[in-house]
Amino acid sequence: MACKRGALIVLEGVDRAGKTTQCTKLVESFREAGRAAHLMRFPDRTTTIGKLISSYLENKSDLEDHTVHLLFSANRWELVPLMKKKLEEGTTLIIDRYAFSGVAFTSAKPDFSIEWCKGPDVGLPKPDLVLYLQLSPDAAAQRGEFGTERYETSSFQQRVEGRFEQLMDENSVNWQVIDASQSIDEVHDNIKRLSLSALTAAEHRPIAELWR
Ligand code: ADP
Ligand code: 2DT
Repeated sequence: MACKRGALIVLEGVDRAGKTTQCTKLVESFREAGRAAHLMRFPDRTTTIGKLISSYLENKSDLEDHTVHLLFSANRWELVPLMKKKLEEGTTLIIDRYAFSGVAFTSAKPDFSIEWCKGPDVGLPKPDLVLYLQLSPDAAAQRGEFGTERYETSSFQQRVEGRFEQLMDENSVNWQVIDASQSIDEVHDNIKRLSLSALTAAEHRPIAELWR
């Protein structure tokens, strides 16, 4: 690889853990430091597939559970050419949710195994760093009520959290757990330090494939 590539950094975590807040701050701080950075989020509700997913999440339409899982994955695959282009140009991607949310949410439904859920996402660009923002349900509740979208109930979120914990047991992915109960600035300082070190480590390494 002639020029340094950007890093692929993913933020995951429970609802209201601060993913969106921290993704935005991380992109700003990369840019202030003179490094190209681009914010993405999954699902990306702007594409044709993303609109089907959005309607499902808003309870405006119903989709069979396997089908919607495959749509979430397809929504990532359709963005892979853009992701690779940006990474190869040297732009760091900061992503709000990725395949780990895909597996954690679907496998929290009855009769779905983690193995089956991973299948469609095998081979996606592998993140150089996955930051898991960890927050207790009590602390999350203090940050506001649940919204009205599908999956936004405390019993389902607890099952999702358990699935994330199972995923984090695997050491093929560079997981870092962050205490998301700290102040916004403290969390930011932690994730910025980990992200800069992931960027340095990734610069001369080819983009790897997830779960392969
Ligand atoms: P997520 O994307 O994980 O659902 P958000 O970034 O949207 O979370 O944050 C949810 C709410 O919590 C927002 O009102 C946000 O301002 C607030 N918030 C985010 N991080 C913190 C923090 N560290 N301490 C207190 N409140 C926070
Ligand atoms: P937000 O747009 O508020 O993050 O909510 N989800 C997400 C899945 O079920 N599968 C996936 O692959 C992804 C990326 C998590 C999006 C909701 O969609 C869930 C919450």
